[in-house]
Amino acid sequence: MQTTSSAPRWPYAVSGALAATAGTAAGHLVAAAVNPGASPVVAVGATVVDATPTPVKDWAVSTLGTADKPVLLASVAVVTLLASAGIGLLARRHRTLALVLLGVLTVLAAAAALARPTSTPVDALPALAAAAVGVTVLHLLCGAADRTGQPAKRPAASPLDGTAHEAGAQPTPARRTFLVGAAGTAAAAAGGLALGQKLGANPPLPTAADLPKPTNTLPALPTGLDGKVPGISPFRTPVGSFYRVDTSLIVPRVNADDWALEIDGNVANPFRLTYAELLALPMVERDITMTCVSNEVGGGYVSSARWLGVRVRDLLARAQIKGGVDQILSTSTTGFTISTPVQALTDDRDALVAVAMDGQPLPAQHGFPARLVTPGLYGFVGSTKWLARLTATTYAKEQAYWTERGWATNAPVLTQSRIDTPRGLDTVKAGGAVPIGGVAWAQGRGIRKVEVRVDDGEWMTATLGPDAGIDYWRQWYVKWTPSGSGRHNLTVRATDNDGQLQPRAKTDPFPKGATGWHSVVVFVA
Ligand SMILES: Nc1nc2c(c(=O)[nH]1)N[C@H]1C(S)=C(S)[C@@H](COP(=O)(O)O)O[C@H]1N2
Ligand SMILES: [Mo]
Repeated sequence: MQTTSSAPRWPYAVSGALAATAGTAAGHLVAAAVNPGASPVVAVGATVVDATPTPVKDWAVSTLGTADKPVLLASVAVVTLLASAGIGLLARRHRTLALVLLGVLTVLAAAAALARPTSTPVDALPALAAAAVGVTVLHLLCGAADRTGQPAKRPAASPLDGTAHEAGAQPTPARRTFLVGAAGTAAAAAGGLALGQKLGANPPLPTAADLPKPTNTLPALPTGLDGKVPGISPFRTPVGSFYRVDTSLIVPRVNADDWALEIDGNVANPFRLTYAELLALPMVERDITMTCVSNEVGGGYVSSARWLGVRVRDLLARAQIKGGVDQILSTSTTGFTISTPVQALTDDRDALVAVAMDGQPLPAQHGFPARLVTPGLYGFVGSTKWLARLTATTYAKEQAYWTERGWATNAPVLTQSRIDTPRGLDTVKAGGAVPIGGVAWAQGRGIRKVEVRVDDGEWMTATLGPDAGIDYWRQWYVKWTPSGSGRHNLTVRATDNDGQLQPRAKTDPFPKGATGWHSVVVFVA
């Protein structure tokens, strides 16, 4: 349909953007009812995440940190708005083409939702609702926009009326109608988004009182160097500051009542456990430091907690793994997969299906209702969050998410040490004693020694903080009395309990973890 060209352009661009916004709101609202992960922006964003090449993803994680997710969602929203404003402009001359194009783009979002690993047919509903609402709104608003181009019908000017109004200087009734329609659409979209957000809100979480008691009695965690060395990482990471790394754009909110853990694959006795059944099994407590393979030397993707969980070994013994199995493929409720060498889950390191950290049920962002925690391995090969399934299989048969992207299949944590204080580029006072302190970790082996050097001076042996086992980090510090002002380089290195010094050579995190000594530059005044 060819339409009038006398109408201004901006109402069409606004119509397009509002059609997309209203459609997205409708999709979000429907998604709240069927599956929050199937909301069009989230489904498209998740598809973008999975399709992003590993180097770009690494860059995003290292430069944006935890902000990578909001940045990605905002980018998807901005691109959507720009594209739909463009479709709106197209609608000025080519109405049918624009409506079809908008419909097609929204249906692509439905396809993205259906292509998610755990999708079910209802996951297409949000995008279909978005398509219906978007196309209808575009049609109606463009109709109102067309009329803004038609000359306004005015009452005949009275002969007594001395001044003539300049056409268009005042909003014409048609323009007013368009603006009212646009404002109404924007308000309805905002309401829909807010309601969707509210309906999709979190299911009730259990409390510490619902947790079972561990069968072992772990002594209270010793007091660390926290009070003694200002600026050092606390011996136990507060749960709220525990690092978070995952591919989930929105934190999965699992309802424990609907959840179960399946143990299947090449086993004689597959079984499933509800949340209540899992909590009823014997639980142990373990102090474990977790590290991300993407952690750069000196980076923050390392944290420590006291975990409560069922030994994976016990679960696998009950399932009776058959011969030939070399990996356990774990799958999250979102379909994300991790593969772990079967050895690491059956030896005496006590890999856990954890249900709590630091005495509280797992927070949603750390994997509620249950997650894998495998001491000694980087998170991407042993710490599946929102755990739904453990499958006994082989590396030849099944590949996990990061394996498909070229990362290692067996990745023990490499020995590392980090200077927490002073911070890089800090200025310290000459004359007084300056504590240099931080943490060192070598999960599975433990830390024997930490040494610090100023510039090219002698290595000073650091005092180690308390020991909470080989799977937990050690705090350390030395007292340094700077002499002379200027710029100094502080370097740390650790030795594990096998007597192995951490390698000096810097390597990239890809594909099995970074090596290298951490250095910071400080100024003495
Ligand atoms: N379901 C799921 N589990 C996951 C991941 C993920 O992307 N999805 N990332 C893994 C990685 S790479 C790490 S380092 C740890 C981080 O756990 P945290 O966020 O609790 O610190 O979770 C692991 N478990
Ligand atoms: Mo990770």
